[in-house]
Amino acid sequence: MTVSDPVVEAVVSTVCRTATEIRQGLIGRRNTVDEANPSGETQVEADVWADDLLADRLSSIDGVGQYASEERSDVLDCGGDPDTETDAYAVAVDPLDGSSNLRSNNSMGTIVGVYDASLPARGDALVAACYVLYGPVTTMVLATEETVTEYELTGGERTIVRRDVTLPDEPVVYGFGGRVPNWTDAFSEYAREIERELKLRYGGAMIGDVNQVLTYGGIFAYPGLESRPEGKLRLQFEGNPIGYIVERAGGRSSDGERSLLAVEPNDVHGRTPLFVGNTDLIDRLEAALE
Ligand code: FDP
Repeated sequence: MTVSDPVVEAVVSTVCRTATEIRQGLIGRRNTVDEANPSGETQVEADVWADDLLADRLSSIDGVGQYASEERSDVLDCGGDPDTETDAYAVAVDPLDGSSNLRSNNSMGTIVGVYDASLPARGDALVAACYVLYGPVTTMVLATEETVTEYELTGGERTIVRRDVTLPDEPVVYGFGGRVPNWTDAFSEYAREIERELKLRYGGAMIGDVNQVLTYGGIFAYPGLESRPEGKLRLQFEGNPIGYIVERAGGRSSDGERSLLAVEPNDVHGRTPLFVGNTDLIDRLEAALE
């Protein structure tokens, strides 16, 4: 199934093609490099390499006016202003989400958001978002204005495995990031309730953990911490695209007070507390944090 907007389709098919190469190219690129990314986190060779590959390919698509990534400080201007030109978009990418899992050989992903606005932008300016999950099988979940679809990727091609993806009504799993002593009292109290209702599934890569929520129903959270009230995850590259996908699949996203898609960004690399999952679990979370 191709996406009706030709620029979005070009982005998605380029990501499919590149994801297959990224997966192959992880071999031999698991060591850390001396640089830190703009958020001050350690990079591995694969982070830098995957970013260069995606920047090169995505920025040369006609209609992609900006390319931004978690791994580079500045937004790349590729010609075309998403704010004034109707057929120009900005693409924000987390090339390897959960790359600290490379060392232990656990799952990771690539996240892409296509914004009809220049960056930094609110999540409600997204027109599509997708993620690739490098698990035992390489899959992609793509959300557009119309629907959410899950694909398997082989040889750069995508094959549909689930149409009109929605969160199951009965939630089963939860995964909460951050160290427990660093959680706020209000979040800890909410977590104690959820632990009695759902099954723990935390793998340390947001994409892997969110994919469990989309498959089984439940909640994923990386909350604001006592030592870091803004949390760990980035709004432009992680919060908005994942919020968009989960909301399109019938769930909710939140920064603790409002939909992630309604959060005003202040910086391309800005962070946010992040909560996504079944609607009633996010409603209860917001009530608990009030
Ligand atoms: P990573 O640092 O490995 O890139 O993007 C940040 C992220 O992974 C998320 O994918 C993941 O959910 C989170 O950080 C894991 O953080 P913890 O190590 O604190 O659990």
